[in-house]
Amino acid sequence: MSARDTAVELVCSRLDEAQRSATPVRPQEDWPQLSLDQAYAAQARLVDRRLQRGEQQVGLKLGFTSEAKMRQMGIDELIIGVLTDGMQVPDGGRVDLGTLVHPRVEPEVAFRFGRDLDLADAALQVADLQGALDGVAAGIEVIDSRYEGFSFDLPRVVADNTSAAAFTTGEWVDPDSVQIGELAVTLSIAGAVAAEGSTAAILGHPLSTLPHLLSLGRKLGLSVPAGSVVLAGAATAAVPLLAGDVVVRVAGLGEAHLTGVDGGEVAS
Ligand code: OOG
Ligand code: MG
Repeated sequence: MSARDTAVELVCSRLDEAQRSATPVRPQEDWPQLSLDQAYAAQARLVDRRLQRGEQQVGLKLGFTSEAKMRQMGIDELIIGVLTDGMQVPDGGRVDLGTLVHPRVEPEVAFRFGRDLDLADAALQVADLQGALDGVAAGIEVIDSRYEGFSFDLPRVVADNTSAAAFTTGEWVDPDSVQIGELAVTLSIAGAVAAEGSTAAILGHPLSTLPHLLSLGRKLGLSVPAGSVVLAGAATAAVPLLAGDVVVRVAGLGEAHLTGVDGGEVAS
């Protein structure tokens, strides 16, 4: 193994262990500096480990597609990560806080694609992605950085599969029946509004994420099998997830729900 490969494998192992034990890593001490390409290689290996343990890929997620998110985390480059069924929570389902380090929630617009799309296929166009879109929905993403203090730079968050931890989606709506360019977004926790924004905060329009999905997916050789979900990225800053009900409402599109529960409550 080259030194480069060893660094990628080390980062992957430590992030995998951190996620599985809900114990953050302290990258300020002895952490290999990865290039962005190496970070995506580490992410791919991390996802591979999950797939080898029996999880299935169910979609992709984009990150840092809004000013609010970029400002909150101090990163101004769009990123992509992978969603598995191990992260998928049914609408209204529970998220066990005991399995997470320091989870946050954020409102998402979710896309569902109805046809297999091989993003590596050079002939594939943004219009093909748009044509394959068969559902849009309000969503909630739970992010949980495996780095202490929820603090990272671009390669670190990429290697950490873009902090992906859990997500849920509300009822799917026919994309031809709704204009999603400028809808009010509200994130409520325990009945109180915790963040507010507009779908326009997502690159001006959530559909403007599709060219980025294609270019990043092409570069990384990702595929979007029929039925895949893609999260377009949060329109607002993320807020801590505590025990209690979380609701994301996208006016004119729908709602998504989940409940944060303390570990003991899930076991009982
Ligand atoms: C990285 C994930 C960013 C989004 O919607 O922008 C993201 C993070 O903030 O930890 O999911
Ligand atoms: Mg997100």
